[in-house]
Amino acid sequence: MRLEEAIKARAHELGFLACGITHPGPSVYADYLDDWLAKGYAGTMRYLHRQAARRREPQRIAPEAHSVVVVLDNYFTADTEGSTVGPRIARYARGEDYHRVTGERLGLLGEFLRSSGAQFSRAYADAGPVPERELAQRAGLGWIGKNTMLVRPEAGSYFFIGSVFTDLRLQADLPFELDRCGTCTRCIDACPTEAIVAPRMLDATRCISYLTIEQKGPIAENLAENFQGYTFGCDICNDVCPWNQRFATETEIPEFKPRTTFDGLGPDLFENMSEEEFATRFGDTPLERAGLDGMRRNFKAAFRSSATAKFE
Ligand code: B12
Ligand code: SF4
Ligand code: SF4
Repeated sequence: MRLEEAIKARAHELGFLACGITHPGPSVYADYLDDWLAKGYAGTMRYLHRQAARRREPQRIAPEAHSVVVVLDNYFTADTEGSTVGPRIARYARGEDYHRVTGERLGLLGEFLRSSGAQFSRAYADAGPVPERELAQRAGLGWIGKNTMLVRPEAGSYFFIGSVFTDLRLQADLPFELDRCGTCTRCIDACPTEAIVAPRMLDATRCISYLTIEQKGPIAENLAENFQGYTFGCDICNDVCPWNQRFATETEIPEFKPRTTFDGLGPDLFENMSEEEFATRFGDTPLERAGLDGMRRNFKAAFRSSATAKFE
C-alpha cells in the first residue's frame, strides 16, 4: 500500500470521516482574509489579526513541514423535541471538548506518521493559526459554501477540521474546485441576524456564535432579540443546507454524543450556580469558553428572543 493510502486508512480507523493531503504553500485567498479583517468583521477576535501572516503563508506555521494531512471529524447528533424549542445549544457543543477529543486522535495519527518515517509532526484542531477551511478545500475534502462552511458532498458540513503538519514529502490530493452551492441561497436567507452579508462573507460581529461565545460584555438588543432561543453557538445556516438535510449522519464518536442538554430548563439555570458547580458540570465542554457570566448573559438573551421567535 502506498504511504498516502496507509495514512488515510489509519485516519479512517481512528474514526475520522475523511482525510486528504495537501502542501503548506501560500494561501490563494490572502486578499480575501485581509479584506475581511480590514472591514472589522473579526470584532474583538484580535488573535485573527495577529495570526494573519501565518494564515497567509501556512509554511510559516511549521517551517519543517512539507505536507499537511487534513481530517474531518463528524460531530452531528440529531435534535430531540426539546432541543429545537430552546434553550438551544449548537450541536458541536453538546458533547465533550472537541479540542481534546479530536486532538487526541490527531496525536495518534501523528504517531503513525512518525512510525512511517516522519521526523516532525504537529497537530492542530481549531486552536492555532491554521487556515483550516482553505487547507481542507485544497486537500480535496469539499468546497467553501456560501455560509463560509467547508461542505463535503455526501456528508454535509457538521464536522470539525483537524490537521497534522509533517516533514514527510507526501503526494498531495487535487483541490476541490467545484462550487456545489449553485443558485441556492438558503443559508443567507435563513440567518436571523443577517450575518452573511454576501456569499462567503460573514460579519462575525453579527453572528450568534460570536455573540454568545467570543464576545465579552452585553449583547446589542437588536441582535439578541433574533437569537431564536440559542444560548450557545448557532446551527441555523448549517441546518437549512440541503447537503446536511440529505446527508448528515449521527456521529460514531462516543465523546460527541449529547452530554449537555438544556431541554425544558428554565431561565434561572445559571443564576444561582456557583463557579465550582459550573466547572464540575461544564469544565470539559465547549461552554467553558463562555464561562458562567457569559452563560447567564446568553440565557437572558435566548429567553427574550424565544418569546418572539418561531423555531423551525
Ligand atoms: C474565527 C472562527 C469563527 C468565527 C468567525 C467565522 C467565520 N466564518 O470566519 C465565529 C465565532 C463566528 C465562528 C462560528 C462558527 N464556527 Co468557527 N472558527 C473560527 C476559526 C478559529 C477561524 C476562522 C477564520 O479564520 N475566519 C476568517 C475567514 C476570513 O477565514 P475562513 O472562514 O477560514 O475563510 C477562508 C476560506 O473560506 C477562504 N475563501 C474565501 N473565499 C473563498 C472562496 C472559495 C471558492 C474558496 C475555495 C475559499 C475561499 O478564504 C479564507 C481565508 O483562508 C476556525 C478555525 C481555524 N483555525 O480556521 C473555526 C471554524 C471555521 N469554525 C467552525 C465551526 C464548526 C463553527 C460554527 C459552526 C460553530 C457553531 N455551531 O456555532 C460556527 C459557524 C458560523 C459560520 N457560518 O461560519 C469549524 C468549521 C468546520 C467547517 N465544516 O467548515 C472551524 C474550522 C473549527 C474546526 N477546527 O473545526 N467561527
Ligand atoms: S451561525 Fe447562525 S448567526 Fe451565524 S451566520 Fe450562521 S445562521 Fe447566522
Ligand atoms: S445552504 Fe445552499 S448556499 Fe448555503 S452552503 Fe448550503 S448549498 Fe451552499
